[in-house]
Amino acid sequence: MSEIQRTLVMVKPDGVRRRLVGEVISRIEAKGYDICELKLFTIDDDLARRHYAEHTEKPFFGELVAFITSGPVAAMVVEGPEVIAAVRRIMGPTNPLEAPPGSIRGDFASAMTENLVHGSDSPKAAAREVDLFFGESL
Ligand SMILES: Nc1nc2c(ncn2[C@@H]2O[C@H](COP(=O)(O)OP(=O)(O)O)[C@@H](O)[C@H]2O)c(=O)[nH]1
Ligand SMILES: [Mg+2]
Repeated sequence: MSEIQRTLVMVKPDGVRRRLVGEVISRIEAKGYDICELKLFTIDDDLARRHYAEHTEKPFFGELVAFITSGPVAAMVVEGPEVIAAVRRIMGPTNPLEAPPGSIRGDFASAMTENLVHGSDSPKAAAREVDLFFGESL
């Protein structure tokens, strides 16, 4: 039996600016997953730093925080069987130049920072991120 999971998915500011929110949601829904929570809002500096805490020491951290706070994101909780890994496959690898056609990043992105989507990378990260983004509304 596959495990029913929840994961945090986000269309990043570049995806919202390029009007690709519907495209991302369509692909997730078409695969058979449910959108349980959804909100469009601009991430503030504090949330950005907490969300990306594991990357604090990376050379691209400043650029990442500036980018993720640069405009609204569409954040959502997605639910379904083995959804955490499934969303990562639908998104494609972090580097869009290595992402195959048919994946979101492979089809729509060409830069490392502006890679259009976020998806939690493990059950532990999913629980932490769902709570960070939707804790008070769940
Ligand atoms: N400029 C730059 N951005 C990066 C790099 N690695 C990761 N990022 C950005 O930081 C985000 C978080 O990194 P990571 O958790 O490793 O990748 P993800 O889980 O696939 O989103 C990525 O989605 C990119 O937007 C890098 O080497 N250079
Ligand atoms: Mg990650």
